[in-house]
Amino acid sequence: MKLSIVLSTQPTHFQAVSLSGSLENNLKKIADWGYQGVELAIRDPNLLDAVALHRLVQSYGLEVPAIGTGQAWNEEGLSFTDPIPDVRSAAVKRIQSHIPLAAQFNAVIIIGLVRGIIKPGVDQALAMAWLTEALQQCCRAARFAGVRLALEPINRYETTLINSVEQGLELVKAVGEDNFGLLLDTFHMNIEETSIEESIQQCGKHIYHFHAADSNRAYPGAGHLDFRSILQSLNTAGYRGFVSGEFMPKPEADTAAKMSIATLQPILKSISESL
Ligand code: LER
Ligand code: MN
Repeated sequence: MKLSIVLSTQPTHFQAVSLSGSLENNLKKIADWGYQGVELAIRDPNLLDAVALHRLVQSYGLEVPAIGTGQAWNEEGLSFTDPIPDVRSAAVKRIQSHIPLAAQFNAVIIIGLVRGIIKPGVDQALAMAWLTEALQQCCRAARFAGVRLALEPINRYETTLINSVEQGLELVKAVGEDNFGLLLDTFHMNIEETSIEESIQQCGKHIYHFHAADSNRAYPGAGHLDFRSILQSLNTAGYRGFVSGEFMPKPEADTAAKMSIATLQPILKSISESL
Protein backbone atom coordinates (compact mmCIF):
# COMPACT_ATOMS: atom_id res chain seq x y z
CA MET A 1 0.00 0.00 0.00
CA LYS A 2 1.08 3.55 -0.74
CA LEU A 3 -0.03 6.96 0.46
CA SER A 4 -1.69 9.72 -1.53
CA ILE A 5 -3.61 12.87 -0.67
CA VAL A 6 -6.62 14.55 -2.27
CA LEU A 7 -5.92 17.72 -4.22
CA SER A 8 -8.35 19.77 -6.28
CA THR A 9 -7.21 21.06 -9.66
CA GLN A 10 -9.37 24.16 -9.11
CA PRO A 11 -10.91 25.95 -6.10
CA THR A 12 -13.69 23.87 -4.51
CA HIS A 13 -16.34 24.21 -1.81
CA PHE A 14 -15.72 20.67 -0.46
CA GLN A 15 -14.20 21.15 2.99
CA ALA A 16 -12.26 17.90 3.38
CA VAL A 17 -9.75 18.81 0.67
CA SER A 18 -6.92 20.12 2.77
CA LEU A 19 -4.69 21.96 0.36
CA SER A 20 -5.64 25.04 -1.64
CA GLY A 21 -3.64 27.45 -3.78
CA SER A 22 -1.21 26.81 -6.63
CA LEU A 23 -1.44 23.31 -8.08
CA GLU A 24 2.26 23.10 -8.84
CA ASN A 25 3.25 24.37 -5.43
CA ASN A 26 1.03 21.76 -3.78
CA LEU A 27 2.36 18.92 -5.95
CA LYS A 28 5.88 19.88 -4.95
CA LYS A 29 4.96 19.93 -1.25
CA ILE A 30 3.10 16.61 -1.48
CA ALA A 31 6.13 14.92 -3.07
CA ASP A 32 8.52 16.55 -0.57
CA TRP A 33 6.47 15.29 2.38
CA GLY A 34 6.90 11.72 1.07
CA TYR A 35 3.55 10.98 -0.54
CA GLN A 36 3.76 8.69 -3.57
CA GLY A 37 0.51 9.76 -5.13
CA VAL A 38 -2.03 12.53 -5.51
CA GLU A 39 -5.75 11.99 -5.93
CA LEU A 40 -7.03 14.69 -8.24
CA ALA A 41 -10.49 16.20 -7.78
CA ILE A 42 -11.64 17.44 -11.18
CA ARG A 43 -14.93 19.16 -11.96
CA ASP A 44 -14.74 19.03 -15.76
CA PRO A 45 -11.79 17.39 -17.55
CA ASN A 46 -12.65 19.32 -20.73
CA LEU A 47 -11.50 22.50 -19.00
CA LEU A 48 -8.02 21.07 -18.37
CA ASP A 49 -4.89 20.67 -20.45
CA ALA A 50 -4.53 16.92 -19.86
CA VAL A 51 -1.08 16.65 -21.39
CA ALA A 52 0.30 19.52 -19.30
CA LEU A 53 -1.31 18.12 -16.15
CA HIS A 54 0.16 14.66 -16.77
CA ARG A 55 3.62 16.13 -17.34
CA LEU A 56 3.40 18.29 -14.23
CA VAL A 57 2.33 15.42 -11.96
CA GLN A 58 4.99 13.13 -13.43
CA SER A 59 7.68 15.78 -12.98
CA TYR A 60 7.20 15.40 -9.21
CA GLY A 61 7.31 11.60 -9.45
CA LEU A 62 3.72 11.26 -8.27
CA GLU A 63 1.14 8.68 -9.34
CA VAL A 64 -2.57 9.50 -9.66
CA PRO A 65 -4.49 6.55 -8.19
CA ALA A 66 -7.94 8.12 -8.48
CA ILE A 67 -9.92 11.00 -9.93
CA GLY A 68 -12.65 12.56 -7.78
CA THR A 69 -15.75 13.78 -9.61
CA GLY A 70 -17.98 15.15 -6.82
CA GLN A 71 -17.67 18.77 -7.94
CA ALA A 72 -20.02 17.99 -10.86
CA TRP A 73 -22.69 17.54 -8.18
CA ASN A 74 -21.51 20.13 -5.65
CA GLU A 75 -20.93 22.90 -8.12
CA GLU A 76 -23.23 22.05 -11.06
CA GLY A 77 -25.97 19.82 -9.60
CA LEU A 78 -25.34 16.94 -12.04
CA SER A 79 -26.53 13.56 -10.80
CA PHE A 80 -27.37 10.02 -11.94
CA THR A 81 -30.68 10.15 -10.06
CA ASP A 82 -32.12 13.55 -10.90
CA PRO A 83 -35.77 13.37 -12.02
CA ILE A 84 -34.86 15.41 -15.12
CA PRO A 85 -33.57 13.00 -17.84
CA ASP A 86 -31.26 15.65 -19.36
CA VAL A 87 -29.52 16.13 -16.01
CA ARG A 88 -29.02 12.36 -15.67
CA SER A 89 -27.58 12.04 -19.15
CA ALA A 90 -25.31 15.08 -18.61
CA ALA A 91 -24.00 13.36 -15.46
CA VAL A 92 -23.28 10.14 -17.39
CA LYS A 93 -21.59 12.15 -20.14
CA ARG A 94 -19.49 14.02 -17.59
CA ILE A 95 -18.30 10.83 -15.90
CA GLN A 96 -17.53 9.28 -19.29
CA SER A 97 -15.49 12.37 -20.18
CA HIS A 98 -13.08 11.48 -17.34
CA ILE A 99 -12.19 8.16 -19.02
CA PRO A 100 -9.29 9.34 -21.26
CA LEU A 101 -7.57 11.16 -18.38
CA ALA A 102 -8.16 8.23 -16.02
CA ALA A 103 -6.66 5.87 -18.63
CA GLN A 104 -3.63 8.14 -19.00
CA PHE A 105 -2.99 8.06 -15.24
CA ASN A 106 -4.20 4.48 -14.69
CA ALA A 107 -6.59 6.05 -12.17
CA VAL A 108 -9.91 4.85 -10.80
CA ILE A 109 -12.88 7.17 -11.44
CA ILE A 110 -14.65 7.92 -8.17
CA ILE A 111 -18.45 8.02 -8.03
CA GLY A 112 -19.20 10.05 -4.93
CA LEU A 113 -22.08 12.50 -4.71
CA VAL A 114 -22.62 12.51 -8.48
CA ARG A 115 -24.86 9.49 -7.71
CA GLY A 116 -27.25 12.13 -6.30
CA ILE A 117 -29.63 12.36 -3.38
CA ILE A 118 -33.19 11.12 -3.78
CA LYS A 119 -35.27 14.19 -4.62
CA PRO A 120 -38.81 14.73 -3.25
CA GLY A 121 -41.34 12.74 -5.26
CA VAL A 122 -38.77 10.20 -6.54
CA ASP A 123 -39.30 6.60 -5.48
CA GLN A 124 -36.24 4.83 -3.95
CA ALA A 125 -36.56 1.85 -6.31
CA LEU A 126 -36.71 4.13 -9.34
CA ALA A 127 -33.64 6.07 -8.14
CA MET A 128 -31.77 2.77 -7.72
CA ALA A 129 -32.75 1.72 -11.24
CA TRP A 130 -31.48 5.03 -12.66
CA LEU A 131 -28.28 4.70 -10.64
CA THR A 132 -27.67 1.10 -11.77
CA GLU A 133 -28.27 1.97 -15.42
CA ALA A 134 -26.02 5.05 -15.32
CA LEU A 135 -23.22 3.04 -13.71
CA GLN A 136 -23.54 0.31 -16.32
CA GLN A 137 -23.31 2.90 -19.11
CA CYS A 138 -20.18 4.44 -17.54
CA CYS A 139 -18.53 1.07 -16.79
CA ARG A 140 -19.14 -0.22 -20.31
CA ALA A 141 -17.58 2.91 -21.82
CA ALA A 142 -14.64 2.71 -19.39
CA ARG A 143 -13.93 -0.98 -19.92
CA PHE A 144 -12.48 -0.42 -23.40
CA ALA A 145 -9.94 1.98 -21.93
CA GLY A 146 -9.09 -0.42 -19.09
CA VAL A 147 -10.54 2.04 -16.55
CA ARG A 148 -12.31 1.07 -13.31
CA LEU A 149 -15.03 2.95 -11.42
CA ALA A 150 -15.42 3.02 -7.64
CA LEU A 151 -18.58 4.09 -5.84
CA GLU A 152 -18.10 5.49 -2.36
CA PRO A 153 -20.63 4.61 0.34
CA ILE A 154 -21.29 8.03 1.91
CA ASN A 155 -22.85 8.64 5.31
CA ARG A 156 -26.58 9.25 5.77
CA TYR A 157 -26.17 12.98 6.49
CA GLU A 158 -24.81 13.60 2.98
CA THR A 159 -26.92 11.29 0.78
CA THR A 160 -29.91 8.97 0.85
CA LEU A 161 -28.37 6.56 -1.67
CA ILE A 162 -25.77 3.93 -0.65
CA ASN A 163 -24.59 4.76 2.86
CA SER A 164 -23.06 1.45 3.94
CA VAL A 165 -20.66 -1.14 2.60
CA GLU A 166 -23.46 -3.72 2.58
CA GLN A 167 -25.58 -1.49 0.32
CA GLY A 168 -22.51 -0.84 -1.81
CA LEU A 169 -21.89 -4.56 -2.28
CA GLU A 170 -25.53 -5.10 -3.28
CA LEU A 171 -25.07 -2.39 -5.89
CA VAL A 172 -21.87 -4.02 -7.15
CA LYS A 173 -23.92 -7.17 -7.72
CA ALA A 174 -26.78 -5.31 -9.41
CA VAL A 175 -24.45 -3.40 -11.75
CA GLY A 176 -22.66 -6.65 -12.62
CA GLU A 177 -19.70 -5.07 -14.41
CA ASP A 178 -16.23 -6.37 -13.57
CA ASN A 179 -14.68 -2.88 -13.65
CA PHE A 180 -17.04 -1.63 -10.93
CA GLY A 181 -16.13 -1.69 -7.23
CA LEU A 182 -16.14 0.44 -4.09
CA LEU A 183 -14.16 3.23 -2.50
CA LEU A 184 -14.19 2.91 1.28
CA ASP A 185 -13.74 6.04 3.42
CA THR A 186 -12.98 5.67 7.14
CA PHE A 187 -14.93 8.84 7.98
CA HIS A 188 -18.15 7.45 6.49
CA MET A 189 -17.45 3.94 7.78
CA ASN A 190 -17.06 5.27 11.32
CA ILE A 191 -20.65 6.57 11.09
CA GLU A 192 -22.29 3.69 9.20
CA GLU A 193 -20.46 0.42 9.90
CA THR A 194 -20.75 -1.82 12.96
CA SER A 195 -17.06 -2.70 12.54
CA ILE A 196 -14.77 -0.94 10.07
CA GLU A 197 -12.45 -3.97 9.99
CA GLU A 198 -15.22 -6.51 9.36
CA SER A 199 -16.71 -4.41 6.58
CA ILE A 200 -13.28 -4.17 4.94
CA GLN A 201 -13.05 -8.00 5.04
CA GLN A 202 -16.55 -8.35 3.56
CA CYS A 203 -15.63 -5.99 0.74
CA GLY A 204 -12.36 -7.82 -0.07
CA LYS A 205 -11.49 -7.70 -3.76
CA HIS A 206 -14.21 -5.14 -4.42
CA ILE A 207 -12.15 -2.42 -2.69
CA TYR A 208 -10.84 -0.29 -5.53
CA HIS A 209 -9.69 2.73 -3.53
CA PHE A 210 -9.48 3.97 0.06
CA HIS A 211 -9.92 7.32 1.84
CA ALA A 212 -8.42 7.97 5.26
CA ALA A 213 -9.63 10.56 7.75
CA ASP A 214 -10.02 10.21 11.48
CA SER A 215 -13.35 9.96 13.33
CA ASN A 216 -13.67 13.77 13.37
CA ARG A 217 -12.58 14.08 9.71
CA ALA A 218 -9.31 15.59 10.84
CA TYR A 219 -6.00 13.97 9.79
CA PRO A 220 -5.42 10.32 10.82
CA GLY A 221 -4.08 10.47 14.37
CA ALA A 222 -6.27 13.43 15.40
CA GLY A 223 -9.29 11.35 16.43
CA HIS A 224 -10.09 7.96 17.92
CA LEU A 225 -9.86 5.55 14.94
CA ASP A 226 -7.35 2.70 15.21
CA PHE A 227 -5.41 3.04 11.96
CA ARG A 228 -3.05 0.19 12.77
CA SER A 229 -5.98 -2.18 12.94
CA ILE A 230 -7.69 -0.62 9.89
CA LEU A 231 -4.60 -0.81 7.67
CA GLN A 232 -3.83 -4.34 8.85
CA SER A 233 -7.35 -5.30 7.93
CA LEU A 234 -6.97 -3.74 4.47
CA ASN A 235 -3.76 -5.70 4.00
CA THR A 236 -5.45 -8.95 5.05
CA ALA A 237 -8.27 -8.21 2.60
CA GLY A 238 -5.63 -8.21 -0.16
CA TYR A 239 -5.76 -4.47 -0.85
CA ARG A 240 -2.50 -3.22 -2.34
CA GLY A 241 -3.60 0.16 -3.69
CA PHE A 242 -3.37 3.71 -2.35
CA VAL A 243 -4.64 5.05 0.95
CA SER A 244 -5.65 8.61 0.16
CA GLY A 245 -5.81 11.28 2.84
CA GLU A 246 -9.08 13.21 2.64
CA PHE A 247 -9.44 15.38 5.72
CA MET A 248 -10.08 18.90 6.98
CA PRO A 249 -7.28 21.49 6.86
CA LYS A 250 -6.97 21.58 10.68
CA PRO A 251 -5.03 23.06 12.41
CA GLU A 252 -4.07 24.13 8.88
CA ALA A 253 -3.51 22.30 5.61
CA ASP A 254 0.25 21.69 5.58
CA THR A 255 0.38 20.51 9.19
CA ALA A 256 -2.57 18.17 8.63
CA ALA A 257 -0.93 16.66 5.52
CA LYS A 258 2.36 16.14 7.35
CA MET A 259 0.70 14.74 10.50
CA SER A 260 -1.29 12.26 8.40
CA ILE A 261 1.78 10.80 6.74
CA ALA A 262 3.57 10.76 10.11
CA THR A 263 0.75 8.57 11.47
CA LEU A 264 0.23 6.25 8.50
CA GLN A 265 3.72 5.74 7.04
CA PRO A 266 5.22 3.85 10.01
CA ILE A 267 2.17 1.57 10.15
CA LEU A 268 2.44 0.74 6.44
CA LYS A 269 6.16 0.14 6.87
CA SER A 270 5.63 -2.35 9.70
CA ILE A 271 2.91 -4.12 7.70
CA SER A 272 5.13 -4.47 4.63
CA GLU A 273 8.06 -5.67 6.79
CA SER A 274 5.88 -8.36 8.35
CA LEU A 275 4.93 -9.77 4.92
C1 LER B 1 -15.83 12.38 -1.01
O1 LER B 1 -14.78 11.47 -1.17
C2 LER B 1 -16.49 12.18 0.29
O2 LER B 1 -16.00 11.49 1.14
C3 LER B 1 -17.81 12.80 0.55
O3 LER B 1 -17.92 13.18 1.89
C4 LER B 1 -18.18 13.90 -0.40
O4 LER B 1 -19.20 14.67 0.12
MN1 MN C 1 -14.23 10.25 0.73
